Amino acid sequence: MQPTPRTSLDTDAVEALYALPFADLLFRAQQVHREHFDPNAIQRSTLLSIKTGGCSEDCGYCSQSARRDKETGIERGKLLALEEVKVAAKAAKEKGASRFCMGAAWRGPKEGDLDQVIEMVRVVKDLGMEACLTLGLLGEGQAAKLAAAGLDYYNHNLDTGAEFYDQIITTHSQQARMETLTSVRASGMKICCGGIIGMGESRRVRASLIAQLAAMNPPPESVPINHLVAVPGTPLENAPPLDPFEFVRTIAVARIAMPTSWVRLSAGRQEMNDELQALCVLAGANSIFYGDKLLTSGNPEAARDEALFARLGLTGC
Ligand code: SAM
Ligand code: DTB
Ligand code: SF4
Repeated sequence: MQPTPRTSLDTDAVEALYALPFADLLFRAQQVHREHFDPNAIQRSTLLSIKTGGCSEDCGYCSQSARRDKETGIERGKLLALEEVKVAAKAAKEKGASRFCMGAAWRGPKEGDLDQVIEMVRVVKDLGMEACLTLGLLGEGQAAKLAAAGLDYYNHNLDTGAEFYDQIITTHSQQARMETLTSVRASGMKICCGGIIGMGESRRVRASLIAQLAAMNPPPESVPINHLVAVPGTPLENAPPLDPFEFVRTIAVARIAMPTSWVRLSAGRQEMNDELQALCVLAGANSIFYGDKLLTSGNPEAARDEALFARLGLTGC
């Protein structure tokens, strides 16, 4: 296996990339992108919320915290039945998704939950798709159990720079999330780990998040860059608007800092126009969530994505 190139960019170096003239930054990102990937191929994953709402945690951006379900109107659901997951995964495959990601509004899974979720992983794998889960913090032995079931990716985000974390989340620490990521890495599964941009953080905080991700050894195979979806009823509903070019810069910086990772243009695409999404692709994004829903919020309809792919000459992979 080829060793993964390491860039060892610290926060200062990442911030210096952010400060480049826009054209220079995008040119560098394109160069790096073309060294490692087909620049016209986009990987597509479909998301399914297998357990919605009622979460014990207080993440300020999230619609699914139990602390504010009256304000957000998100109803607490039970873990979905296996058959519902099978139907959704089949439909996603028919529409062209190569990976099926299942998310649960938990601090972390209980043992009994994990056994049911493992059945879901088997169903997805039997359909010939890659499987990804995001279930929160994993306890002792849980990552190994998921790996043994054939899970390809575990998604667990750092969400923001360490110095800003406790302004957004107080019920768990970023260090606890790092420990889960360590157990996922040790289990041999691939890591999907990124964060959210547009929560009122400074550029320095954004640079620190990217530097933290790039410093993981090896870096995550998949890096979701979410634009905050400002959900009414959450503490971040009135977060200050972000300059769209700052979002594009974040994608470019992530591409340069993590040359061989899939950089996923994640939440917030529904609020973006086609031109902004095209700039993100030019900056090195090569993966998206595909299908008309994320977990609780909307995503562009597949037909809109197909039309955009056709206009830009992009293919699936
Ligand atoms: N409960 C698990 C956890 O926190 O890891 C899994 C589900 S959680 C909803 C997965 C990720 O979705 C979060 O880490 C966050 O990055 C992203 N997310 C949640 N709400 C969001 C929002 N309103 N805007 C952008 N990203 C969001
Ligand atoms: C990730 O980084 N983004 C996805 C996935 N991992 C699980 C979730 C986005 C959630 C957006 C808000 C919602 O739909 O509730
Ligand atoms: Fe719960 Fe995950 Fe939402 Fe945080 S991001 S409140 S842990 S579902």
